[in-house]
Amino acid sequence: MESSVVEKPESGKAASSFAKSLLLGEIHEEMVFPWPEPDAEEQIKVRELCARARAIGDSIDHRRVEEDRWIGDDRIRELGDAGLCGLYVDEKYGGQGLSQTGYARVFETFAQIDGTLSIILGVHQSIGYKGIVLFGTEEQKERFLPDLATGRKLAGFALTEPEAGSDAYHLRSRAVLQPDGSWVLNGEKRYIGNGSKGDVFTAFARAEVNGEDRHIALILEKGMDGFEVGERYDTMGLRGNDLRRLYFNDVRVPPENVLGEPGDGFRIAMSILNNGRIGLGTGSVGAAKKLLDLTIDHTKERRQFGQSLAEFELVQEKIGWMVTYLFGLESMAYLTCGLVDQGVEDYSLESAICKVSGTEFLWYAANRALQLRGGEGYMRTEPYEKIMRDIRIFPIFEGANDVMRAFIALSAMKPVGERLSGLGEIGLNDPIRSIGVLADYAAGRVKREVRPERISMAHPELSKHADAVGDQVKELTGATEALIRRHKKEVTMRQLAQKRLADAVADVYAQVAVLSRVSSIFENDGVEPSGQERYIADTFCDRAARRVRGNLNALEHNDDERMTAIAKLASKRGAYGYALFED
Ligand code: MYA
Repeated sequence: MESSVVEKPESGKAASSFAKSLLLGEIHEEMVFPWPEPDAEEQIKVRELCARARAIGDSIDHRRVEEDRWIGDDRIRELGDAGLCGLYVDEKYGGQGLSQTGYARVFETFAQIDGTLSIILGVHQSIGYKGIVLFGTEEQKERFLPDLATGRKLAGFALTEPEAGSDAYHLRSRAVLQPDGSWVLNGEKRYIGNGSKGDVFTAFARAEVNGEDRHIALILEKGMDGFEVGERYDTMGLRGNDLRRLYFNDVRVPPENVLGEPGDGFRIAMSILNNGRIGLGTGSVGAAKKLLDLTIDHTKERRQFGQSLAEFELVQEKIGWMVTYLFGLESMAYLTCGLVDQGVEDYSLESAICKVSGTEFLWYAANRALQLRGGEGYMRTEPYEKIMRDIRIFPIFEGANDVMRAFIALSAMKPVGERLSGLGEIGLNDPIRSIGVLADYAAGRVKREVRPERISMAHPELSKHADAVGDQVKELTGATEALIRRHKKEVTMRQLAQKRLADAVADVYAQVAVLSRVSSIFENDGVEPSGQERYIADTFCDRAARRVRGNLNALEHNDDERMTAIAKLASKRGAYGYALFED
């Protein structure tokens, strides 16, 4: 991936990705400190857009949308007229020109309002036409963006196929270059949001490019010959999302509808998803805020055993957990937006971390909110059942969380593996290079041993946590090296280790985000008046540090072999097999 590189001032070292550097034992704190304060002028616009979103949201009967299975074309127009369909699109194409941070803040509001609304607008902007903005030519932008940004047209994203879900690389759809420069596309897609409502789709297919089997990104338009919209899925939640199959039968796509360079399709798909995955992080922030508000209201009001629920310790523990983790997730998600806004191109790991942490936190938060609502919460008159149905897909789509954890661990390990494989090449055939590799490696290692990287830009009042993060990074590096040495290439198959490593990286990143944010709060508002934030930072960082230690420890001490053996036996038997009573 091409990346803009951010210089580390004193040492001159540079990093293309903050999170990837952590496993190398490097903390590029200049990328994440000071906290990226939102632009004051943009905030005025963001507030106005959020208010418009809320006004429209309040006027929609979201249960009715489920019954109708669509929000209504007139609503899309209304959202478009309110500027809500082209949030980050440049003003010259009719958009609002928001930064990633501004976009995320408005998107958070959509998620606070309703799941289906967020998905329709998320499919449209987060992934549907994002490719045109990121990779489109000026001509393509002029041709498509004005209609898309104003809601006159809707967009969709067509990557997933029956045989290519998580394994997105192995698409079967194929585009074949024609003598006139156009491409003829054949294939099938499934689970495509805005399916029959979309006018413009970013679609991906295999294509032979310069004799190699590669991928191509194509802009498909409704009405192209051979482009058929298939049957609609009957989904558990997000029932207003028009989720469809798409069929491509000899669709002729003109050269002016090729997005980026032919052959770059997979990179384009991943770049779009890297950006889209942040949306699931910030969307989870919005939805969790709504659940928290519902929970606070109910637990204050409802009295049992002579006192309000809010006065019980086990209730406080759940609410405290929601507030603390929400603060952590929000910090992480907006820090990642800040990376995008400062021009860091490789935020793939950070966005995957936001996606995984956000969607899982939201699920547990919804479960706890429902639990605290008690029996009433189980009734369809309450919002919980719809929320739970709507959000259950989040850990699955835009990269299933298990796959994202593997991606986080393996792409963070890659640079470490490259350094170690340099060492592995020490041989008689290239002694001079070998000495160089060894010297570099040994110097790096000795330096990390003697003077591990530290966070120096956090507020002094937070130094305990900042130092702890430094220690965790050192341990993370040691654990990664040990894993790679032990498993070598086989590490790609060691998913349990990957999961622990990915979770540890996520927890380190989350602590850094909280420290950056609270440092800025201390600096702006003073330490004394910011006692609540200190409480949250202490709680969040202590707990995250414990999880990091637990995960790294479990790399060595675990019952993985037994657990996987139990699963293999069950698979072989084809059933539980330990029936207490025979059928
Ligand atoms: S859209 C469909 C979602 N589908 C996926 O996300 C697919 C998941 N799969 C993958 O991401 C990839 O296939 C994985 C790796 C990760 C498994 N950034 O050899 P490889 C590079 C940059 O590892 P694979 C949907 O669900 C990699 O470095 N580069 O290949 C709609 C390598 O490059 P090089 C990346 O094992 C949902 C090359 O690619 C990335 O096949 C609607 C090959 O990699 C990356 N991330 O791939 C959402 N990954 O060769 C609506 C890989 O140079 C949103 N590479 O080393 C609305 C939100 C609403 C919120 C509301 C809240 C309430």
